[in-house]
Amino acid sequence: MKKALITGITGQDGAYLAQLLLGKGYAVHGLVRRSSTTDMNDVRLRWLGIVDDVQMVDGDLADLSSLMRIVRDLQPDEVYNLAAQSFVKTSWQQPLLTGAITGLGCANVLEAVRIEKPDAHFYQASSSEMYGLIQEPLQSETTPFYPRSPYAAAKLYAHWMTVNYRESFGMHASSGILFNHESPLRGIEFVTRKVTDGVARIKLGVSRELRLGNIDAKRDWGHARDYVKAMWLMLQQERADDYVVATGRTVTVRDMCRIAFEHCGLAMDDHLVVDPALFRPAEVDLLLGNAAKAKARLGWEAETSLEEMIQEMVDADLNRISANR
Ligand code: NAP
Ligand code: G4F
Repeated sequence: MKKALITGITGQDGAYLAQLLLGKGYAVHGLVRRSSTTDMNDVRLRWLGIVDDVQMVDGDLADLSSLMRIVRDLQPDEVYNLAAQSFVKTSWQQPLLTGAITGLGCANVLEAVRIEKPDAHFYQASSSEMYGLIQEPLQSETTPFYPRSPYAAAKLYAHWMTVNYRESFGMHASSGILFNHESPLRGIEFVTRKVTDGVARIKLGVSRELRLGNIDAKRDWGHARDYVKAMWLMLQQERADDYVVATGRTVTVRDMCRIAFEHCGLAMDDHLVVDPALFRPAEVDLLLGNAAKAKARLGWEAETSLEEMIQEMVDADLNRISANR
C-alpha cells in the first residue's frame, strides 16, 4: 500500500486529493496544525465522508523539526505540499506570514524530504497568480512570471525552490501551476463561493444584496475535483516536471456571477453592488492557461464546465443555508 503525506489536508484541495488517493488504495496521512477548535478544521473531510479514513499528524509548515519528525516516522512515497496562506487579499495585510508559510514553508517541506526521504515524489502547489501582470495573453510553462501580490511573490520563491531541488539534488519534485479552481468546499472568502453563497442567501430571503470588488477581472476557473487528478498524475511520471493546469477559457467575475443569479431565476442587476473598498492594491486583470503539456504528457483535461460547477456550488449553498435555518 502506497503512503501519501498531504500538507493542507483540511483545505479544499487537500480534502479532494485525500478522497482521490483513498479511492486508489493509498494510506493517506495529513499534516494538521494545532487549533483550539479541532472540531472545526475537519469539516471538509467530514463533508466528503472520509474523516475516519485519513490519519492526521500534528505539525506546522513553519516548524521544520515537526516536518522532519513526520517524514522520518512515516517514510511516505508521495508528499503533496498544499498548505499555504492562500488568500491573495490577506497577503497585503500579512505579507511576512505569507512569506513564512507560503514561501519558506515549502522550503521546509523540501528540506524535510531531502533529509529524511529523498526518493519520495514531491508536489508543490504553485499558482497562476505568479503570472500576475501577464507577459503573454495565453500563459504556459514558458511564460515569464510577474507577481503582483505578496502571495504571488511567495509562491514564486516556492516554485523556484522546487525546480532547484529537482536540479540540485535529483529529487522527483514537480510544480503544478494551477489556475483558479473551485468547488462547494471552496473557502467563503474567495469570489466564486462568496457569489454562490450570496446568491443562495438572496434566493432564500436571508439577504438582499451582494457586494463585490473588481468584477471586470477575468479568471480561468475549473473544478478542484478535476484538478487534484493532475497533481496525482504528475507524481506518477518517470521524470518530475512543471505543468500548467487550466481549462483554456477565461470569464469575467461579472459573467461568472450572472451564471449564479440566472440559476436561481434572479436578475443580477437588482442585487449586485460594486464596492470600491473591496478592490485590491494591485490586480491580476486576466488569467488564461494553456494546458497543452498536461494534456499531451499526463493525458489530463478539465472535465467540468464553469456553468456546471457554479450550479453545483449554488445548490450546495442553498442546501447548507436551508439546513441551518
Ligand atoms: P485552502 O483551502 O486555503 O487550504 C489551505 C490549507 O493550508 C489548509 O489546510 C490550512 O490549514 C493549511 N495551512 C495554512 N497554514 C498552515 C501552516 N502554517 N501549517 C500547516 N498547514 C497550514 O487552499 P486550497 O484552495 O485548497 O489550495 C491548496 C494549495 O493550492 C494552496 O497552496 C494554494 O495556495 C494553492 N493554489 C490554489 C489554487 C485554487 O484556485 N484553489 C490555485 C493555485 C494554487 P487550516 O485548515 O488549519 O487553515
Ligand atoms: O477568488 P479570488 O479571491 O481568487 P484569486 O485572487 O484569483 O486567487 C485564487 O486563485 C489563485 C490562482 O490564480 C490561487 F493561487 C489563490 O490561492 C486563490 O485560490 O479573486 C478572484 C478575482 C480577483 O480578481 C478579485 O479582485 O475576483 C475579484 N473579486 C471581485 N470582488 C473578488 C471580489 N475577490 C474576492 N475574494 N472577493 C470579492 O468580493
